[in-house]
Amino acid sequence: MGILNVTPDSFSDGGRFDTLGKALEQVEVMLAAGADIIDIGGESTRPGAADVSEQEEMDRVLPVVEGINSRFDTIVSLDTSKAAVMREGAAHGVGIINDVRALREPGAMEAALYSALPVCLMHMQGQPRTMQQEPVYEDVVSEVAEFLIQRRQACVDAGMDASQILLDPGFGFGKTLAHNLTLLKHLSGLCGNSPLLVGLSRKRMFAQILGSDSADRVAASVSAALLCVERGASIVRVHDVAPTVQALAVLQAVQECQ
Ligand code: 8Y7
Repeated sequence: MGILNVTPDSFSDGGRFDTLGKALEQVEVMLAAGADIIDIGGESTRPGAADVSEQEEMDRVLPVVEGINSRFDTIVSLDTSKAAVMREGAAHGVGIINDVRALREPGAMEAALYSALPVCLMHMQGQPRTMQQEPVYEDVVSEVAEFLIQRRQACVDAGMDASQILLDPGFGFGKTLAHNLTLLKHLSGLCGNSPLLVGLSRKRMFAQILGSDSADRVAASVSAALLCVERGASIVRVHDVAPTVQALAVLQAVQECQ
């Protein structure tokens, strides 16, 4: 899954892809490098980022969703927590709903259900604005798993097909470096047999591991993606599609040999 941020203030691409043409060029590059899914988000979840109105978020993402679907044969994933954005996104050809708030916002569960699309439910402790202030867990692995299993059950109770649900431990969302590492180490079988999506790409945990704020995080991100896929992750959400696809090709070759 290749990441396309269309926020003016996003983490790593600093608003470079804020025009439709640039966004579509970036999509073309990611698809050529082997991405199967493009995740597009119009609300920054960066700690301290400003709230974005429903209209503003739709104005950012819908033209890009339409543009991608008219030019490319791919699956568009929509990173949103807002019910209205989910509904409009579904009407514009979105193929997956990626909700970092796991369908807990008002109307989001109903909107996702109505769309009949697959959904990714992510774990987050707290809210984006404050989540990194002092995250605390007694047992991060069992608490994250319990939350995800509860949210999955809430979706199934609401009428969703369990096969349509992806789960995500939410690396970096209300988690210290130690929490992130423990979750990665114990990713295998985190939530039974639901497919896992993971996002670690260029996250701050790598600056901490590398002991440098200025170091390039690409190789570290690719390594972490590989470790997650080895532990059973089905989808990895990444900025750097080409090196990730190459690393996964090596893993696959090894897995398939005698
Ligand atoms: C994740 C995500 C972000 C993630 C899923 C960033 C939107 C922060 N991270 N969605 N979104 N999982 N499912 O650094 O880890 O990319 S935004």
